[in-house]
Amino acid sequence: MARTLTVGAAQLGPIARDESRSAVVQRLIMLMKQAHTRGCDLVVYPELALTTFFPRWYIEDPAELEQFFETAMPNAATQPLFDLAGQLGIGFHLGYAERAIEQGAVHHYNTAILVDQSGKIVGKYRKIHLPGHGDYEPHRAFQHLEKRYFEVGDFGFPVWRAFGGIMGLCICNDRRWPETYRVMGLQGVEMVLLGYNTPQHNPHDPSSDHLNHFHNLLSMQAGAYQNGTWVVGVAKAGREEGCDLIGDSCIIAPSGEIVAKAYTVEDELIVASCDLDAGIPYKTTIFNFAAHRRPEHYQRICQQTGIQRPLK
Ligand code: CDV
Repeated sequence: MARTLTVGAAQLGPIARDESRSAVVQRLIMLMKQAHTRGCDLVVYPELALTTFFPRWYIEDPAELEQFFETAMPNAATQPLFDLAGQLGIGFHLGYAERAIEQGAVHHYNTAILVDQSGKIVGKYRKIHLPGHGDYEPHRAFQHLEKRYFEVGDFGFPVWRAFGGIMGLCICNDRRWPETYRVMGLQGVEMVLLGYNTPQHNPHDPSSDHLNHFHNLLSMQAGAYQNGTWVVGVAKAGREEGCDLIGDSCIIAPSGEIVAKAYTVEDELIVASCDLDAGIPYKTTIFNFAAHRRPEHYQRICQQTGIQRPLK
């Protein structure tokens, strides 16, 4: 019997700096209701989906900065989303800024959770590939201070048995790194969920601004194909506090083909019914890792070329 998972990618338009959490959660709820009407089992929201993309500002006041972080999940503002998920029997993926206290120390992460159809958190991932810079760069039109505000995630890239399949999470810049998909691919991942906030303009390399949409899709389509997995990529899009963010939210099959794609830069739901077995032909033939992958030879190439830190 086919293992079909109907997924909604819930792209968000811009979130204003002064937009309240409860106003944002109302937008998420509207999208979840639409997703339910369209038969979704799972709805995927973007990276840092509860606030504006605050790493674009150099915020010196610690109290002001902390306002962008969630100290618990669920909390008073997000509880209605969890309640609705349980009532409708629909799961969700949510990205948010996490403030955690662990072994008596405060930590800050760029985090995503996977919530099942009963409203219970079943998976949590903390972003590993943090882009941008750690120090204030006054010459830039806008900052990208993820390296200042977040620590590198400490969970690796686990996968979870949920929604009748093997699910993996990553966040935004992670999608550009082949290792992200391959670590999950080696664990048999069948669907990767990810959210992103990607500016149209890259102050470090404006020469590639016109390729932003291409590179976004290229990374996710390659990750899907090379690991025989579905990839659901969901943007926060549009002009947010004067900064243009790309849209292009999409659902990508294990063939690497896009089966659904957003056409606006606003709140928009796209839906696809995904056969979780669609990755099997890839996993058992061209990308049969056990038969064809040669990690011992990657190691030898490092030795031959004198690379000091061998590939693993
Ligand atoms: N939020 C991100 O991780 N954004 C990066 C940008 C800065 C390049 C991205 O990879 O889309």
